[in-house]
Amino acid sequence: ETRAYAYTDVLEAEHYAKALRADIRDGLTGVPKSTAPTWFYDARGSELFEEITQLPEYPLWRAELGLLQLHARDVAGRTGARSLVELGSGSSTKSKLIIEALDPAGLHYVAVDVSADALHEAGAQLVRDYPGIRLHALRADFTAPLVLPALPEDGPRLIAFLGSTLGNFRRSARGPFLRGLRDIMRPEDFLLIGADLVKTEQEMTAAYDDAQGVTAEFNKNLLHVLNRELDADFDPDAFDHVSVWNSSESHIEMRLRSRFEQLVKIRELDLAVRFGDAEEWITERSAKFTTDGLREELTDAGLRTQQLWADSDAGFALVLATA
Ligand code: AVJ
Repeated sequence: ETRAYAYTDVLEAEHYAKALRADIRDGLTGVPKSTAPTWFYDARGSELFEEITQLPEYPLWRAELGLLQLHARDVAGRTGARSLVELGSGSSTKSKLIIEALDPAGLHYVAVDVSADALHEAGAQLVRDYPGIRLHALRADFTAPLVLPALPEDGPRLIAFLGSTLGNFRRSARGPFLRGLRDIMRPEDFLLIGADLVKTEQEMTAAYDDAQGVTAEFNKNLLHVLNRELDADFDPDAFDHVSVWNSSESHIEMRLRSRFEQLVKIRELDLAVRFGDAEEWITERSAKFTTDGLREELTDAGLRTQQLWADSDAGFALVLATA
């Protein structure tokens, strides 16, 4: 197979399967039950997430797109970046705005994702759209220390971490994660972070519990993934979708609430998990930030905020920082 771009895979073949097994075993034997949001995104889950981005209750995705449309040129001007490293690149939709502002001719674009399929799909499209781009697809797990491929003459780098994915880390994990990024940044490099901001409780809970039930289906898709990947026997009808605001941790929790007491077999793990009547399992945490809080977290991680752009109703912020 020939590719018009470099592909580096630093993950072992069994990375996904092992990480899934470890997280589900730990998460469903702990108290409270709590698992990583990573497992939502099989083909169906990714499709449902795309639907979520179009929901009236979920302004996050569109707010970030709007901010990038307004400020990508400014980001390009301030950074002078000749390489763009995107963490969790997925479909690379928003990256295109930054790529075009930076000028794709000769630009190094390092797409980092755990999904080989997402990398190949987005990669094939990018090299078609931008013939002069130098694309490096890196299959890696950015929650582990990141080693970037050696890039000759790559100029100032812009590391982009968009979509408020930072909010999937808990507060205690964000510090080490941000410090890890600072450690691989050189003085001329920049970090661009997209972060969803605190709103009214009603707006925030509705964003994770839409009227059409798309988010409920997204949440329950986890059960289908576990049934298929781990030979489990979850009945999606035996759980209710729940969206709650946890003010002390400043995050939304998506949960699955057991409708009655039940025992679920997860054969691949040789595990039977008991759920009590109305017991709630946390399936995702999605932190919401204040602009001051965000600046402070960056400062604590040794990063310097150079610019912060928020949309007109301050629902979302983009922050540009240096090491
Ligand atoms: C992709 C992590 C930003 O937390 O808002 C959307 C995922 N979960 N609806 C988020 C999600 C439920 C999303 N992130």
